[in-house]
Amino acid sequence: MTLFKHSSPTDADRKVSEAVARLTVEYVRPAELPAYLASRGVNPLAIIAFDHALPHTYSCSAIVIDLPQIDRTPLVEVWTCDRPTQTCRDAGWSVTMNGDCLIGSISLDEKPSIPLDLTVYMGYGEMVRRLHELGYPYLWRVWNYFPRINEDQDGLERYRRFCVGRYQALAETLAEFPFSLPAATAVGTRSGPLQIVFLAATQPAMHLGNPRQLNAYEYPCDYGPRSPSFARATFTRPESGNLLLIAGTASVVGHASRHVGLPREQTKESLRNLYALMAHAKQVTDTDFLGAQHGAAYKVYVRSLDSFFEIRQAIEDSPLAGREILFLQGDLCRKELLVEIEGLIVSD
Ligand code: 3EB
Repeated sequence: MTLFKHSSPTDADRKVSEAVARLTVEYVRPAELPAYLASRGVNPLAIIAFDHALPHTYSCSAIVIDLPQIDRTPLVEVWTCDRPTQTCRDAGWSVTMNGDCLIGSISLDEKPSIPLDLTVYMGYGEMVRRLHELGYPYLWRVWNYFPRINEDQDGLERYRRFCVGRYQALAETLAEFPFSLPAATAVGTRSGPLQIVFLAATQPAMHLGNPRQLNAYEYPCDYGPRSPSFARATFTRPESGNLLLIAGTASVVGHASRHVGLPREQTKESLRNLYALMAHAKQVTDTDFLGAQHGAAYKVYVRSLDSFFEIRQAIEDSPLAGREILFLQGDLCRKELLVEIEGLIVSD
C-alpha cells in the first residue's frame, strides 16, 4: 500500500508506486482533481472536501464535511486504488468498494424529537448491518462529524450522547467488542448533518492501544455514561505495505486531560502520545513508522483560531515538520481540549 505525498511524484517514484500501489491518499487542489485522476490511471475510492463544495460529480463516494481548512489553498482528500471499484448509493448512504476494502459515508438528519444517542444507535446499527451484507464486516477506521458537539441536549452533552448510541450499537453488533473497535475521530462541525465516514474491509486488522493512555473503551464514567468506543490506532498489513491509521490523539494521559488552557503544551503532549503510539506499533508489528522513508498524511483539528499559530509552531518544531498536514478548525470532544492530531502512515 503506497501513499503519495502532496508534491507530484517523480517518474521514478511513480514507477515504484505503481508496482505496489493498492491504496493511496493524497491532498489535491480541487481544480487539479480531474487531471490528477486521469493522469494516474487509478480509480477513486473517496473524495473528501472540507468547508467547500466539490466542483464536479464523481463515480465514487464524494463527501463534504463542514470543517474550515485553516491555512492553505483549499485541498480535497483523495483516496484511490488500482482495482476496479463499484459504488452503491441509497438515501443518505454511499459506499465505494474494490473487493478488499471500501470507503463509505452515512449522513443522518437529526429530528428535534429524537435524542442524538438514538439517532447514532440507529445509524451505527444500520452501518454494521450493511457492511455485513456487502461482505466487508471489519471496521478499520471511522470518522464521526456532527455539530454542537459540546452542547447539552436534555441534560447530557451531545458528545456523551453520541458515545452512548455508538457503544450500544457496536456492543450489540460487533464481534469481539471492544477489541475489534477501530481507530476513530469525533469532531464537531459548523453545521449538520451527522456524518459517519468509514473504511472497512473483508479482512480483519490489528487494533492498538497507547501505553501512555488508558484504552478509551475503559475510561471511567466521569467522562459519560458509556465509554468512547474506539482504539488508539489500527494496523493493517496489505501485500504491498504496512498501514498505520492513528486515531485522534489529544492531550490526554491515562484518562485525564492535561495542560488545560495551554495550546502549545497540549500540542506537545499530543505529539508525545503520537510517538509513544508509533514506538508501541513498532514493537508489536516490527515496522518503523517514525522513519522518514515512507508516506504520511496528518490532520490537525484546532478548536480556536486564537491558538492556531502556537499549535502550528509546536508542530513545526517537531519531527512532524515538513509532513503533509491539513489544519482544520473544529470542536473537540472534551471542552478543555484545544488540539487533536490524526495520522495515516505507510511504511513499505
Ligand atoms: C481522547 O483521547 C480524546 O470518541 O471517537 C479522540 C478520538 C477522542 C476519538 C471518539 C474521542 C474520539 O479521549 C477524544
